[in-house]
Amino acid sequence: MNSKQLAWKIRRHAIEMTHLSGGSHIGSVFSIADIIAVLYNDIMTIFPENPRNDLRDRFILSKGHAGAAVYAVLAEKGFFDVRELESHYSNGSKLSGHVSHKDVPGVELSTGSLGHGICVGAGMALAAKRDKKKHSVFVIVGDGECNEGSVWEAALFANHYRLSNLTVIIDHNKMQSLDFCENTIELIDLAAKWKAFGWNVTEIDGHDHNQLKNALSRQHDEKPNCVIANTIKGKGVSFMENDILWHYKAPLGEDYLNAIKELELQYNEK
Ligand SMILES: Cc1ncc(C[n+]2csc(CCOP(=O)(O)OP(=O)(O)O)c2C)c(N)n1
Repeated sequence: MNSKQLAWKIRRHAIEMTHLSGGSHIGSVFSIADIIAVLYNDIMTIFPENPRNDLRDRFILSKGHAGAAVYAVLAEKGFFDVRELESHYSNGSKLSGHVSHKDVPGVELSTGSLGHGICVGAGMALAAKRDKKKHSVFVIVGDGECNEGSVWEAALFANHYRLSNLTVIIDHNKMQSLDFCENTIELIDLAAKWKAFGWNVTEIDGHDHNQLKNALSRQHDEKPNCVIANTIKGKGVSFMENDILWHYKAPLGEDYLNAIKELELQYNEK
C-alpha cells in the first residue's frame, strides 16, 4: 500500500467510526490524514509486533481530538485488529474520542487538552539526545492549538536544547473549533514566528505526498524542525471542506451516504 492509499483508508475508517458512534472531529481527522499516512508509511521506523521497541520513532498527536486518524493508521499498520475500530467513541471502549495510550498499542501519549503534546514531545527529544539514542520525535500541533502559551514555551525549550531530533508539524487549516483562527486569535505569519524562535522552518502543501515526504525526511543538524503544513479542514469530502460545522457534527443519514459516495469514487484514483 502506498501513502495515498493509506490516507484514503484513514478517511474511510474515520467516516465509519464517527458515523457508528455519532462522534465529532471528522473535519480535524481529514485535515491530517495525508500527514499521518506519510509519517507511518514512509518516514517513521515502527515495530507493530513490538510497539515499545526502543528503536522506534515517537509520534504524538498534540491535537488529540483527531484521535480517529491515529487509531485508523495503527490498525492498518497491524498494531491491532481493524475490527476494533468499530468500538471507537463508545462507552467502555479503549479507543476514546481523544486519543488514549491506555491499552492501545502504538499510542505514545494520551492527549486532548491542547498545548501539552508538544511539551512532552520536546522532553522525549531531550531525553533521546542525552541518552545518545537515534530515534526521532514527531508531533502534530493544530494551528488553533498555537493559541496555547505552552506551545511557545516548548518552542523556546526545543531551540535552547537544539533538539534537531524533534519535528513539529503544524496542521495549518486556518480553522479551530467554532470559527476561523483569524477571528479567534490571529496567528499572522506562523513561519516567521517559528523562525524567530530558532527553528528550521519548511512550509508545504499538507496534502501533497511528495512535499510531505521531502519535508519530513529532512532534519536539520542543529535546530528543531517545524513543518507548516497548509491543509484544508474536511479535506476529501467536498461538502465538509472548509466548513466549520464538521468540527463537531457527526456524519449521519444523508451526509454519511454522500460522504461514502465521494470517498468510494476516489478509491481508484489512488
Ligand atoms: C486546553 C484546551 N482548551 C480548549 C479545548 C477545546 N477544543 C477542542 S478542539 C479545539 C480547537 C482546536 O483547533 P485546532 O488546533 O486548529 O484543531 P483543528 O481545527 O485542526 O481541529 C478546542 C479549542 C481543548 N481541547 N483543550
